[in-house]
Amino acid sequence: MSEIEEQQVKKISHLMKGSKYTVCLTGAGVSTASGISDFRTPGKGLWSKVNPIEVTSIQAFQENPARFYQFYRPRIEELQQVSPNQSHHALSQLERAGYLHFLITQNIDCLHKKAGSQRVLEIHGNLDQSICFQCGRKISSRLLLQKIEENDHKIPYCQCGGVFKPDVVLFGEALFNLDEAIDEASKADLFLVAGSSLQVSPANLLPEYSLAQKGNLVIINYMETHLDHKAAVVIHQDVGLFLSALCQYLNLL
Ligand code: CNA
Repeated sequence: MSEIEEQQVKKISHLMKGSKYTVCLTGAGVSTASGISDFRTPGKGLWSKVNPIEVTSIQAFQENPARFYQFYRPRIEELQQVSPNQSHHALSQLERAGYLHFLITQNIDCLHKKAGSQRVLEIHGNLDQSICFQCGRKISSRLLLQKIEENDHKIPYCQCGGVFKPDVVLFGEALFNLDEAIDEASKADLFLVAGSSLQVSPANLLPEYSLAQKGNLVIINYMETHLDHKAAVVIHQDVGLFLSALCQYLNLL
């Protein structure tokens, strides 16, 4: 660890020790080390390959479910194979040790729960289950994949005639549990952002609720964000390495 990193680790551990309620908001950047592409890393992010509104909006799902599943099917298949990485493990350790009180994630990959985090709010839902758009019946992603495979047009139909939709928030849909996320963010005297570009609204407004209560903001993300200038500490480094170094410093690993 360089001297600068060590100073930053010390500063954050000091903030954590002094905080009564620490909340972390995570984004796709905590899962890239598990092999899941993020959206906005130039050249590598999923959005450099497709137009999000064309493929993953609620309108796209309703108008052309076959095309929608051409994009989503490989993502659902991929998620059956992936495992949590050091970011997920570090955040789960921080929770167990009492340093982290609540985790809000924009990710739909379930990796925080797989790593053992308990107090997790998935504001964009998760890809573990799907719901019939017509009758509301829920099925596992494993069964969804089977239904896609079995259908000639690769569309997963429900027995009621409706189409199953992954239980995630698509462009054009409201977030899940936004009120609870705002309540949690408002309680936080320390708010950590880990691996998010903070470009997706309204999730990117959550740090502001903590700031409004004079909370301290820490941002760990490769790319700059629109809130960097309001943060007590900004770290443009690998989030997994940094969080692991933090856990080591706190004697958790
Ligand atoms: P984003 O806009 O793609 O931003 C991710 C950020 O993470 C970028 O700014 C990167 O610079 C940064 N980053 C990537 N790898 C690392 C790393 N190892 N260390 C530090 N920083 C890193 O994604 P957001 O989460 O901010 O945007 C919200 C979208 C992305 C939500 O709708 C998610 O549902 C969606 N998404 C989720 C997943 C997932 O579930 N794993 C994957 C891709 C997209």
